[in-house]
Amino acid sequence: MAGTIPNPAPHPPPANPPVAPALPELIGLPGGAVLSEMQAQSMAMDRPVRLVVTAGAVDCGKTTLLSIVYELFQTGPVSPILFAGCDTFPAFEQRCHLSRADSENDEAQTSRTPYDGPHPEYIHLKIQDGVDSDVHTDFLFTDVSGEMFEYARNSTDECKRLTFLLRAAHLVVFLDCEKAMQPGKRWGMVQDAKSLLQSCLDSEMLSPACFVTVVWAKCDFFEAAKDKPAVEAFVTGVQEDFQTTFGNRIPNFKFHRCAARPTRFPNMKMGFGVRELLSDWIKKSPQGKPLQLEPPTDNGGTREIEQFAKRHNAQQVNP
Ligand SMILES: Nc1nc2c(ncn2[C@@H]2O[C@H](COP(=O)(O)OP(=O)(O)OP(=O)(O)O)[C@@H](O)[C@H]2O)c(=O)[nH]1
Ligand SMILES: [Mg+2]
Repeated sequence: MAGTIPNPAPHPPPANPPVAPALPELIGLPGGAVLSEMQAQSMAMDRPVRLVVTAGAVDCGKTTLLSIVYELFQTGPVSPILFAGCDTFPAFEQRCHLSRADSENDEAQTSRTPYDGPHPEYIHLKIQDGVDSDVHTDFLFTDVSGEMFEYARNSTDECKRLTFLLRAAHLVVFLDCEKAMQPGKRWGMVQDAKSLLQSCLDSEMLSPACFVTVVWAKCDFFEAAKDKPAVEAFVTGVQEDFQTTFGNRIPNFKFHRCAARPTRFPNMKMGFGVRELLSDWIKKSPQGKPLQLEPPTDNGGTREIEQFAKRHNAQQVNP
């Protein structure tokens, strides 16, 4: 009939209809609280993680430094480093709370980390280095009370109980600039930090591959000091002492200054020096060290590889 459109032939059903992937009944989401030793180890079995241990006396600024790492990402990338995830959001938020307006505190604060025996708590951050979008690094940070390190520095047996030290990619040892400005406390503070490092080495809890950074924390106290030359002389003396004592035993050893929350010298920005630490943690990994591929210089062998090494080395000497 004119003007009518014939019904289109129905499509035959596809031979192999796509099968929807089976969805799990429950999706496991991280609870967000700090991770226990077991949870941290289970994460490390699941994917490569990089452990950063912050160590130092009570009140030296360990927790504040970690909370500021998290705070720096609140406004965007820590150029060029990008935030890529976190399994412990509430744990970070809890640590930042007393520094937020919501806490109705007059002054930004960090609550003390409770001591509960040698059981570390871990917080997690996933970070992308801003260079390769496919490369993400899962960081675990220990957040433990300074009391734990007091026991460890006084006894190698106690230090051996801090088994997480063996897995540390980075160890950050804190020197408290607030105490450094108090003549009655400064040498005790330095000695405590030295004893801690000594105890870690003597108890063989520190891998030679671990990157050790001695941090002058709360360095806004130095910036606010009236006698800057005296401060610099003190810093130089302490660093030389550390270098002489530990330089030979710790292959990757350096010093750094930071002021996570520089209330004493507000001209410094929040997180002063923290970016550099973060960048170090990302770039330097014991696993990521370049392989030593050069054949040994001196060998008396007759195998082809050893003969090759001799020819290769001779060429280097007489190109
Ligand atoms: N002026 C100044 N104060 C800081 C800085 N970083 C931390 N603080 C203050 O130092 C105090 C101790 O900081 P915490 O981060 O709690 O120290 P901690 O090492 O974690 O202490 P424990 O958990 O007790 O071992 C808090 O009152 C912080 O606000 C800083 O860069 N400058
Ligand atoms: Mg703390």
